[in-house]
Amino acid sequence: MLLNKQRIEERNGKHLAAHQRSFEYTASGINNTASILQKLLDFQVAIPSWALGTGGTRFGRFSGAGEPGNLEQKIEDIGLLHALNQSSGAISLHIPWDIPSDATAIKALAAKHNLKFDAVNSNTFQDQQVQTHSYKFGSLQHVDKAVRRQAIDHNIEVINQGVALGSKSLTVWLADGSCFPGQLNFRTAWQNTYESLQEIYAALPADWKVFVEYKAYEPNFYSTTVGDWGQSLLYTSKLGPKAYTLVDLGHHLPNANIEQIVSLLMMEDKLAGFHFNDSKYGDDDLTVGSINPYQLFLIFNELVEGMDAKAMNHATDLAWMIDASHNVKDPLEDLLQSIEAIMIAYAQALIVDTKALKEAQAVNDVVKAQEILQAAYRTDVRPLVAEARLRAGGALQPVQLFRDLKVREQLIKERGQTTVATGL
Ligand SMILES: [Mn+2]
Repeated sequence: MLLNKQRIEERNGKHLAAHQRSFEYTASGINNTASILQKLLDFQVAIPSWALGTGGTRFGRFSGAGEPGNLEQKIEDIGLLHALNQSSGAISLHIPWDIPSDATAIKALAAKHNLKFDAVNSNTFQDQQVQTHSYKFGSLQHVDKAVRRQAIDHNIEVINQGVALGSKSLTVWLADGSCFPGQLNFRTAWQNTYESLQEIYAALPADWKVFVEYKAYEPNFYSTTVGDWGQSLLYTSKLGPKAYTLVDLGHHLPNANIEQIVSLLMMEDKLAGFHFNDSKYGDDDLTVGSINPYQLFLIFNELVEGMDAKAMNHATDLAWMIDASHNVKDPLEDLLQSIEAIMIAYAQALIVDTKALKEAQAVNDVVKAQEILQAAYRTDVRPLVAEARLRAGGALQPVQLFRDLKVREQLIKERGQTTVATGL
């Protein structure tokens, strides 16, 4: 289904007067409103093709209704999100769950919804029916060269799929590691992985990047071969200038200072970008900003400060993507909430008084520094984010409009009660 702009405008009309009052109030306390609104308008977050269906855990999955049953329907779902918030203008494909049978037709469909193709993601963490060798004991690290060959070839195939769609980057996340002491020779595993990544790197087109994503644990519980940012940075530094380290917020050990990691990766020009989510315990893949919005703000504060220091384009120089799983909420409502949380944290970071903060830091005024950061964090920037959406033709209240227009009910009518999305 397509949401037409007129219906969105009609609904916005009901909330317009109240919105304008709160927008004027918020804007009156901010110096550079016009430039902030433009940055919010430009900022787009990619939606992964695996996030449109209900997720699950190893204990089970409780599927929703009207889930997208194929890639075309997934693109349609992201088109709906983008029509509502004008900030979800990209899709990140997972191969082989979402291999386009006709790349040209899929590109045309995405263009109809104003969507671009972001990073393509390879999968060597599970076995597919058609493959010869198993990844049970790893892929790029595997002790058997034939398994490594198969995993390398798969990644090169994913690059080729991405080229056909207009993607410019490959994300590699490896489940490789070990479950028990003694299972693996760490140095051999590292070397095998590095040599495999070198072959994948060599297959990258000139204008492509490879993102090496790290994760502390799970599915392996004793060691992970790309387990933290240091290990990823070691690979990406040795690989060369087209290799970058990807930060997934849920892939750290508890209490890791992610904002500091981000800052240092940017300092070394090695930050690829983000997989946004939130967590209480581990890789929980919860809605962005649902557990620790202050951490998200602090991360965006480092991002904005670092990108500005390096004269980077906020919208295009890093890769912004959600990587979450929706076990109990409607996936589309959940994604709308995640995008909203990202835009709020970004807007809060944009209003930080950077000059005053630098002055406070220079004289070790710790109290003042905290006051400055928390003044931004405690500012209600939702009217700014809503105003940017309004100017782009989106909805003032995306979740409410999704419900008012009975979007899910329509999708159930079109697709049925029992469709199950491919992927996780
Ligand atoms: Mn991820």
